[in-house]
Amino acid sequence: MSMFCYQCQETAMNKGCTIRGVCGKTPETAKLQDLLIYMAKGVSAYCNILEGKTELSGDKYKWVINALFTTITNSNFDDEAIMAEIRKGHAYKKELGVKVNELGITIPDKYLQFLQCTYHITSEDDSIDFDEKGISAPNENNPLLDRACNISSKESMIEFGEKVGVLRTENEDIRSLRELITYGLKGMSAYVEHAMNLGSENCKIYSFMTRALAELDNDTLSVDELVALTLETGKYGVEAMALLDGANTSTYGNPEATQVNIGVKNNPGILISGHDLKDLEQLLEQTKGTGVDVYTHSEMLPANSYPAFKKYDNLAGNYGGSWWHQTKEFISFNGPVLFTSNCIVPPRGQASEYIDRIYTTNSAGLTGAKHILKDKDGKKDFSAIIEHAKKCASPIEIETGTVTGGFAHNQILAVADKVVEAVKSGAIKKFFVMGGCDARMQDRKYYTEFAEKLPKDTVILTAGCAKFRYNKLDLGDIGGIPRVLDAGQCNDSYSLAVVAMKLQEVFGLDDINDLPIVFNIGWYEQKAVLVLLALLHLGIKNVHVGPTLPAFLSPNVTNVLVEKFGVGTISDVDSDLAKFL
Ligand code: SF4
Ligand code: SF3
Repeated sequence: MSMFCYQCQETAMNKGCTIRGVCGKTPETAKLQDLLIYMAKGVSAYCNILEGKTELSGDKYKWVINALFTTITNSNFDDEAIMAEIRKGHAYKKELGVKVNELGITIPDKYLQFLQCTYHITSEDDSIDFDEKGISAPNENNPLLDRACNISSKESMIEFGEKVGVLRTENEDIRSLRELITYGLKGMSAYVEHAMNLGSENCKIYSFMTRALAELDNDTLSVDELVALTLETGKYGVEAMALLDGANTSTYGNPEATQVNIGVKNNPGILISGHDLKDLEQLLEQTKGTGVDVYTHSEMLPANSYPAFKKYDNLAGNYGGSWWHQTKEFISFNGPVLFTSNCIVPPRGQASEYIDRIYTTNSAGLTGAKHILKDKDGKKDFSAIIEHAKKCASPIEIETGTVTGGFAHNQILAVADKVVEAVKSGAIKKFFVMGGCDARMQDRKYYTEFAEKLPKDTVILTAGCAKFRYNKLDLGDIGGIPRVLDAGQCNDSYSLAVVAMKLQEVFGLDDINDLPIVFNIGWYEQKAVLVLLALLHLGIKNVHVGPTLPAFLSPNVTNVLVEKFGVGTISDVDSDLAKFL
């Protein structure tokens, strides 16, 4: 086995990628990412020990958040960038370790594993006296304490990464819960980082994230304690999504119902992908009056519905479908593409021709692409992309018309009276929450067919890139209410929960599960894992997750989710429709 990763829905054979990632991740990248997560656990353990005992600068927490985000599926394929983050984490561990010693703090046993290791691999002094430092001496039985583990070269990092990956935890139920929490935290990192880029922070969430991460290699934690930590991850997931929702809407206004152009204009264009609205704002500002248009791609589509972005004439609309179509669509787009987060597909074959047109920023990275950093005030200079675009042909039109967006909580609640009336009169019989992710496997056709076959008295509530499976179908409306209400990006799933809670209140129901709402969610990467945990925290039962249940759920953990929360998966469209209706 040259690697092991099972964090996304496309993992090989729904078991695990062991030779190379289906996503394109090489074994080297996979091991470097494992090491980066390990470093994040170590920095987190130190943050935890020192919290309340000394002033901790925010950069440590931010580094942890960025490390998690870097390892989300399809975020970063650039080994050099990952190694740079490992080195940074390593330096933080060293700095925090020295602080712990200075303050004479005894390291709790549960963290010894990380922290012994830090000393062991960072000490330039072979005669270091671990006892004197209040740390037990390295233990021969612990492979992590191998003196050869160091970060001086890529090879040594990879060698170390191999020892700290997922399979290090032998018990499959413990491993399953640890990874479920890890992936939830990865999802959370994305949401808090986007909020942070807009100046919205919540130290309670950061504290939780480092506490949870540091507990993940604590062998004394019982299964019940890990289950409790899993649910707590969902609780903070709701807070993280609320934080980002507040950041987005207070900065750019509440999304409003909008017809988004999916055709093209005559100017050269820049395509912006990913989820970061601050980057879009800066790009729109800098392209104003340059003769270059900006198009959104995949998860950036919902940006077209924010009042602040609608004001820009140079925002031309959305180009293409969900992320996995990019290897074709970037060729016909002709201009440069900026990734502000996942999902990147490493270009191969004919698609390699556009690698020099790819730019990344934030935690996104791809070998061969140019990376744009922010300055100390958070400003980014996109002039290189704009100059690049000017030399490119305008995009080739691949479709025409519009798609409807902008139905986040504020817009839905603005038509709440109409919706309630339609439910009371029987014009709307059921809501189907079909948010989440899209991906390339054939079995995802299920979601298109499911949307098509839903009776005309049902409404789809969606968020995330899952919508591209059905948002261009003509599904009509019910008394002026579109049958597909798109709340926005995956993080805007929060909007759908807000709407559900509002409907519960309006209908005077004690239990949210008595609402006529079915949850049939498509998942792919770790943000969707956090959305699931958030829904469980909100007490929402019978969530269906497809097209398959996560490979990282062991049979016992799956049983807990089935018995306690009624979590299930999908079968075929007709049987599921019969069941749900
Ligand atoms: Fe495989 Fe998904 Fe991991 Fe990529 S992210 S290596 S496809 S499990
Ligand atoms: Fe999509 Fe990657 Fe999940 Fe944000 S962009 S929902 S998959």
